[in-house]
Amino acid sequence: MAQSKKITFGLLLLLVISATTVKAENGYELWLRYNRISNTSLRLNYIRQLSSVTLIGHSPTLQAAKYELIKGLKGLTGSKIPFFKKQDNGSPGLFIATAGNLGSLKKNIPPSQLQQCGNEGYLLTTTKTGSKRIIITAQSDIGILYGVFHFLRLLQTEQSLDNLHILSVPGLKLRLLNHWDNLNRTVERGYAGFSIWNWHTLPAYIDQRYIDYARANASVGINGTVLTNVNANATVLTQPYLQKVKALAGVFRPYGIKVYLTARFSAPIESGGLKTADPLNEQVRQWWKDKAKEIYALIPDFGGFLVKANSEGQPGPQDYKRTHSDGANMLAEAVAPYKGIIIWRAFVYASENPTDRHKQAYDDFVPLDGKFSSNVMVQVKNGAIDFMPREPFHPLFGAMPKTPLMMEFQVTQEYLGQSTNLVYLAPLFKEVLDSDTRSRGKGSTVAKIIDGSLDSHTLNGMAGVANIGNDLNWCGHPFAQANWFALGRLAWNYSLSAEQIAQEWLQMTFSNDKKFLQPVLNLMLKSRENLVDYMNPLGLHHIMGTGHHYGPAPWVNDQRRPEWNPVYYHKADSTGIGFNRTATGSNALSQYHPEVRAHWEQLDNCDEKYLLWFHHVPWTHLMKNGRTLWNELCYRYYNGAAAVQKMQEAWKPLEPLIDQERFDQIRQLMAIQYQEATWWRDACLLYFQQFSKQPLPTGFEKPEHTLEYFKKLRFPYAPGN
Ligand code: BDP
Repeated sequence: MAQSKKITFGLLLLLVISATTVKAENGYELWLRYNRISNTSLRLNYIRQLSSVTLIGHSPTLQAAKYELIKGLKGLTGSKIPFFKKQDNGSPGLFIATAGNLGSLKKNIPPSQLQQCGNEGYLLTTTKTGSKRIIITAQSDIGILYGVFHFLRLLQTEQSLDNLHILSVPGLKLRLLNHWDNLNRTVERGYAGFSIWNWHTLPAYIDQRYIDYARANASVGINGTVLTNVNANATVLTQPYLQKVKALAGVFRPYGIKVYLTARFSAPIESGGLKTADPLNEQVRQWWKDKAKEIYALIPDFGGFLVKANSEGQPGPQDYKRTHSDGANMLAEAVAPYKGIIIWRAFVYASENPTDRHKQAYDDFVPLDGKFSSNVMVQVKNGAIDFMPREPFHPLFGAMPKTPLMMEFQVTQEYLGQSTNLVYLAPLFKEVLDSDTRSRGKGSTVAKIIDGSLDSHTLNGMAGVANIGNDLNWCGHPFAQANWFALGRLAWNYSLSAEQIAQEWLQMTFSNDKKFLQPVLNLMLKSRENLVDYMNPLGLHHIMGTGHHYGPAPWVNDQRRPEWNPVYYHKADSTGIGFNRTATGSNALSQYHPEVRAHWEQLDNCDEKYLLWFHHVPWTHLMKNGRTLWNELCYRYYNGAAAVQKMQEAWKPLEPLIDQERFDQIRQLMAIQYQEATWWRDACLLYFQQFSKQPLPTGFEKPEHTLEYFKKLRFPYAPGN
């Protein structure tokens, strides 16, 4: 008797413990956790509505959809829902089939909507008559897989399944990740460990991570991956490596993901034994044609090549006095028979153009508009300098109407706090996409340039430099996962708001509890603006440490090329600070449409976000709020750092609401972020103070260290370099 009492008590205790503690999590599942829905009545309602699942067809893509549904529904509902494969057996529940396999259920769906689904879109709908069914349909298997992920997202975010009617079609055709991964598994600008591609054990060993990577990408609609660094290595184009690439392509194919490689322009010399890589040389052209044939024989749906040429020491057509279009078109010809494409990067700058790095890509590429073959896209970074915390949109957007331009964002936070700062990037992405280039009148947004709609291009797309590595949680900082998620969601639908995306991600990744969501959503949405304040306020840029780009170093002036030195960008002196890009300076402003220029041209009404980007401004200049420039700079730096402290305070009370593991990780990272924010603040202000010769405004605490102390800091093993 006593024994059984003890047992009952033990069981009870176990039940209480399991009901009150949140399961430990390491972040590996990303936003596909499928944890049991905590709202019991909602969960029971879902179970009722999903009394069975019928999925017609068994292609590898549909198998992937089925796998995801089994895993997802079991996890979310806690109930094992029966699956059927047969054409309509009349059971209520979820029915999944492509348009051709809908049978009698087809009458529930207007044909025009099925048409609109196109190659990748899908429709989620509830039947109006007969037994209530939820239908997921599409014209293609991949559309079904995307629809299934959307459906699971509805459950993960606790949405009602009543009267669904969702038609979703991607806004962009190419939605790519660019990995800057080297064959030795280091990752250029990677802050989350080593490359997830284990080239050594490929092709024989397929790591589960490859499959989970594909699931995560498909869940947000990413449909292509460039496996290798833009600073390319020709070895990946050799047969043994192509076999490895083929194995990865095989894993990704069911998930709708094509593989691409970076092409080293000098590969015909390095791996083909030719004497030249001149794009107009017949042997060189033949070498690339043969290479394309070899690749497509192994990987029939190979996406194509991404190329960085004549930039930062990379070889390219200009080595042979040829143009970027000569180089791109040669490669385009090689992949054209297989419907491959060439993505040619516009990230070029050369010391021959001494006035302003800002102008160089535009100067090189605008004259080539109309000269690229039809299967070439030019990939343009969001801004003219280099993925800074804030840049005006790149002047090439809107300036090359005859060429499809692809957007390149940086998801890895090279210049935005790397893996120690919580910075949600969707507001940055949106700011650029929503910018109005005015190139074809009001409303010619960057988004409409890159989706091809303004200039009737059928090729269009967006790429993000990946932030993925083999860290347990993939991205280093748990919140960096949100940036991968946001890139995919925006590439699918750029009209989503940063807030909607953050909310979805938080619900899927952490919790549906409003007590958690509201404060965390708030801190995510402010995080990028805060970082701009403590790193690069008012249009400052490129003042980070040399090489590793970690931390502030506005004093650096000893680099070989002028545009590698921070002093080149801030130009602080006794009269003021900032880069004069108006007509009295480099006149980079002339590259923008006159109506855009008008917002930035005059010192007195320049949008203050970009003040020091476009003007050299006297220290005593009065800002719109009445402060002097110097005081405003101080205010921004201090405010930015203080905002990190507020973030820490907001995080503290959330401990009971999520798992201990991730709570602690984030708490520790926020403490580092605060140290780094104050480091930026103090180092930059002490340095600029030498020129402004003015004190900190009253009430601001004094820096703890001297400028000399900051200048001496060294980070020989900072990651990603
Ligand atoms: C810079 C990075 C460098 C990249 C380069 C690029 O520091 O590592 O190779 O961009 O985009 O921002 O090619």
